Amino acid sequence: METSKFFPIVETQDEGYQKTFKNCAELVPTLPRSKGWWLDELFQYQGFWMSSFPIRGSMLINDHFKPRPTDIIVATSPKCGTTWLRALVFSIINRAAFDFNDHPLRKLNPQELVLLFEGHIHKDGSTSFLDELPSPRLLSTHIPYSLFPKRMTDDTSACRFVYICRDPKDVLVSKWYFSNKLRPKEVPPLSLEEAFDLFCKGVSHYGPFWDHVLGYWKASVESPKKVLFLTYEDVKKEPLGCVRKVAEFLGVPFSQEEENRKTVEEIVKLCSFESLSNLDVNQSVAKRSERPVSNSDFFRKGEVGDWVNHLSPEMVEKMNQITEQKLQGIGFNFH
Ligand code: PAP
Repeated sequence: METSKFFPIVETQDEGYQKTFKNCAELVPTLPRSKGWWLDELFQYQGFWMSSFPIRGSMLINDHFKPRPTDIIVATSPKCGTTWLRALVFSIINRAAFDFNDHPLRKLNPQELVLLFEGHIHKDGSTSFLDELPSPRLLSTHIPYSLFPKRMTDDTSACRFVYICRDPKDVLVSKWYFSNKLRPKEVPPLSLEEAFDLFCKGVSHYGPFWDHVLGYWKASVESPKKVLFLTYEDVKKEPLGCVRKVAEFLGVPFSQEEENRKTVEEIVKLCSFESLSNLDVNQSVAKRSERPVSNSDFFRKGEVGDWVNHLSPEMVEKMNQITEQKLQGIGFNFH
């Protein structure tokens, strides 16, 4: 049994896991640390600020995960549209298996349907949970690209990543609202100014945000068959085109018959903010001990550009400057 003060306890008989747990428990207290956005602490691990839980997840993936060529990893920096992308990719790859009127997304939140890789690799204290999932395995992650093992990122046939990012100004606003939902009642709310400072310094979950984007962008340029790079703004603007692009990338393009039956339109409609956020399952405010957020917390406004209602002109200028500087010359920007 593992009892580090930094981690939830996981029962495990697996010696390999025990070794990784021990290494992680010894490493985390030595890392640079900062206060988090709710009551957690963030640690700087391999250039990224993460809480202890995903650091352990990342170490377990590196030490124990056995990728399959059919694995699909939906990757995002937090608040960039994970919930939406999970729903879209799940619907695309399972479109032959389900009727849209009686679809698993109508009963389960996308976060329950497509599990967080770094969260669930601890699940049973062994690899058995992931090993037993049928192919194609669909998992989601916030882990930066550079933290995955080379056997997943170098080998072009090992697995595929679908990445979505979003204008950092909208990410900050979304994250600020979400963080205040997670903060215990007895703790004063996080001010937008504090959140802005932390975010700009790169001290946000799996941040710096821009380094996260850069890692996946470069990988998508170097290995376009392995990493597909999307933006929240593009999916909002051209949802049908983006869904077709994802299906092609995953090797399951829509047939003429599916086009005639309007399958792409059905997927876009089912996964839209309006449709998902109005389902009973996603209006639920119930929280569980292992996940201190409710399904409804993953749906707020679902719009592009809500930052105009929150950020001062000075904040906008500073954030745009950081973005220009960090993404300079790479062939991608958020406008
Ligand atoms: P996570 O990082 O905590 O997993 P994630 O789903 O990435 O959350 O981001 C939540 C954002 O996506 C919210 O944005 P907002 O705060 O600006 O509103 C949420 O509203 C938005 N969102 C959730 N589902 C959808 C959807 N189906 N279409 C568009 N946006 C969505």
